[in-house]
Amino acid sequence: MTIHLLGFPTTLGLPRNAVRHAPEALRASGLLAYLRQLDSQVIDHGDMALPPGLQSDPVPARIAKVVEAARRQQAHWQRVARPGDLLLTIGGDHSTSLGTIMALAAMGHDFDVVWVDAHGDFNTIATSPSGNPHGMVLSLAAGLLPEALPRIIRPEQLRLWGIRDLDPGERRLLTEARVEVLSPAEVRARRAELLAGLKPNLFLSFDIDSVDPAEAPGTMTPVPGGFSRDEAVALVADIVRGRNLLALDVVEYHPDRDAGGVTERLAHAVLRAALDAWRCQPSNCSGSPYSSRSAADSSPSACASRTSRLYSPRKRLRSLS
Ligand SMILES: [Mn+2]
Repeated sequence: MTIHLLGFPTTLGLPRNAVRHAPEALRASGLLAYLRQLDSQVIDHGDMALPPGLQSDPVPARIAKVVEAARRQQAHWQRVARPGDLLLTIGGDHSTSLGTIMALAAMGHDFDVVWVDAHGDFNTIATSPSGNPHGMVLSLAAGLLPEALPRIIRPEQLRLWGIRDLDPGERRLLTEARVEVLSPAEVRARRAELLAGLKPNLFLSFDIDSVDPAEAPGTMTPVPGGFSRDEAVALVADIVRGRNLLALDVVEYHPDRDAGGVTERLAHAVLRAALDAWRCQPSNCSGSPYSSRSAADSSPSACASRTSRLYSPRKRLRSLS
């Protein structure tokens, strides 16, 4: 039961350089210290070396670079992951998440992708007003851009929660593919039913812009009307609790736009909520009465004793290829 931490400082999906510093900023601000005190083995794989995103590239070339980076991430996960491990990636724009979807599919998992986001990320070259590939990640995975990537997942594996900013053509594609697309209000109203309907195996991809900009200003593409911070953290805990979390991403954190660290603290709270719920699965945390825990109860000490701490010194692999 090892946690594999990978920084994926990609700007290939949206060429703004500040997001390159997000993994470094989150590591420096206490993420590693938190992971080190868990009673799970943690391996820090460093940051993957990635080329910068270039707005001057034609859109197909930008997409090709995203897919190439995703293939390298996929290969890395397939080399290191063992059954029961958790693949934790810190982005990067949302193109961070493509390689993990590819890896989980290649490993043969039957899984849902819970995409907590303000955006659908289901554009194609034809429907995208900006041409930014971070808005095409799920359409790539679902096979809507077959010249760039064959289909990796089925539309019914996708659970898009928190969505409130869709381009017109993107909305049509999501409707045609019958993808589950829910606004924050719809998630609130149907929460218990939605949670009950999730597959046991999950990939949770958390986009910082799912939270309202009032409480998460440090992101690339803020959209009003999002989840509150507390709501998002509790939702993440509920998504993970009692299920088999295969992989977790936190993406689109933009340190330069943060206001006094409020977004950084949100990112940490999301990671802690997910990891605490993950650690309290019966298979990861014997003897813990996880089923009696409340959504608010997510302190690191709420789960197991820490007598079997197995932290291994992080391996710095700055130029993973
Ligand atoms: Mn996104």
